[in-house]
Amino acid sequence: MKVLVVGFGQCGGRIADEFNQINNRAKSRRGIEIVSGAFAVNTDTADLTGLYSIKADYKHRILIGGERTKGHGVAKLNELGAEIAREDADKVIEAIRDVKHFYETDAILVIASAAGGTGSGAISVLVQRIKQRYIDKPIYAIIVLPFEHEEQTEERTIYNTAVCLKSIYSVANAVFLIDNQRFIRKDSTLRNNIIKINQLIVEPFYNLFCAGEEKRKKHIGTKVLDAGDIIQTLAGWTVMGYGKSELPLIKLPSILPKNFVKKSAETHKGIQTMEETISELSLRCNPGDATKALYLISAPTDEMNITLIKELGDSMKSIAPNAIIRSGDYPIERGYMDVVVILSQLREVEKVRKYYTESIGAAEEIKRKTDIVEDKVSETDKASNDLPTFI
Ligand SMILES: Nc1nc2c(ncn2[C@@H]2O[C@H](COP(=O)(O)OP(=O)(O)OP(=O)(O)O)[C@@H](O)[C@H]2O)c(=O)[nH]1
Ligand SMILES: [Mg+2]
Repeated sequence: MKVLVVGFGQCGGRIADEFNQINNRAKSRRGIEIVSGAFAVNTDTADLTGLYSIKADYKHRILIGGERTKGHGVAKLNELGAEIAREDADKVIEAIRDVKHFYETDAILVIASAAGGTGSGAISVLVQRIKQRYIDKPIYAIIVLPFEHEEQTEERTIYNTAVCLKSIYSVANAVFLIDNQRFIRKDSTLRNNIIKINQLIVEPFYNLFCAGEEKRKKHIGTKVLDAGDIIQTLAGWTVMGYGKSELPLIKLPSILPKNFVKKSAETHKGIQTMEETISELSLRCNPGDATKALYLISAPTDEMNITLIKELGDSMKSIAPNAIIRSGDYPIERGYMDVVVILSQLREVEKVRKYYTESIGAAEEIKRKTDIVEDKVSETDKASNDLPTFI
């Protein structure tokens, strides 16, 4: 599957940058392309400058609202982010129009954090505009949810997140939910290592997108999972799971014929990886609520066998009994095995519902505080009514 990637705000831009890097890896190691174009859109010049791999010109690192923010961001005011996106939407539409192989693009992938200002406000406005322009391309959003400590300490976090989720859900074909907190629960040193978190967010897409683009004969799976399968699976609220097991780089030749014990050891490793995948979903949810799902196992050919693939299918069926399940296998180079799972069209997502209910109070509180500030300012002004002024 080949995607066009657009990241909004700091978080979205950095993750789009990471997608550009896995595309470089796919090109150099596998001779295939999985990203047809990568862009970062921001109101903040410094954030755009800090990226690594997205082309460093104004057509790929797109500054919006430059005059209004002087290139310094919107400081968490997502309504301002949305307004600027409306005004400067053409810059993004034009950049997409100039992508060389746009016709080969299967889908558009947009990314932002929900709690900030620029990305959170701009993403849905621009998705709506892109959709009007490119009717036949599905648009999938990756939305990064805030850390727990941000929910507790920063007032606008819950409110921004709720408004962003409601808006993007109404315009995107599917919304991948990625909970930042999930990554530090796994490894607390990651709190200070946002780049590493971004790599972990993007890694599952590498084999998922490569599998259907693969051209080297011995790397084509028995059951290829291609863009069609992914597009058929993605709808509405979506979560992902990913598990990876390291494998020896060199396989020692065995004197004995492959026996049952050996086969069952491989199967066991596969099932273990699958279990890890399900226990490490990008957001905690009930897999039973998924109505569509897919899984892809990628491993060196001799590490995959029919029993393993069958067992993975059975285990997936028991985890997501209400879902239509698609699947594939992808024979890759030596060194590791990984399993990607997508659970889509979830009928219920507790965390999203929680943002919605909690933000109702937050919206009132934000309005109350803004009103107090405005009242105070006008009272102070009133006190100067009888004075002359030089201006
Ligand atoms: N995973 C991840 N989360 C990030 C990253 N950068 C920021 N965040 C999270 O995103 C939220 C803040 O949003 P930003 O993307 O920084 O905000 P922005 O869209 O640039 O908007 P403003 O700076 O307010 O104009 C917080 O919840 C951060 O924890 C990143 O590179 N990776
Ligand atoms: Mg910013």
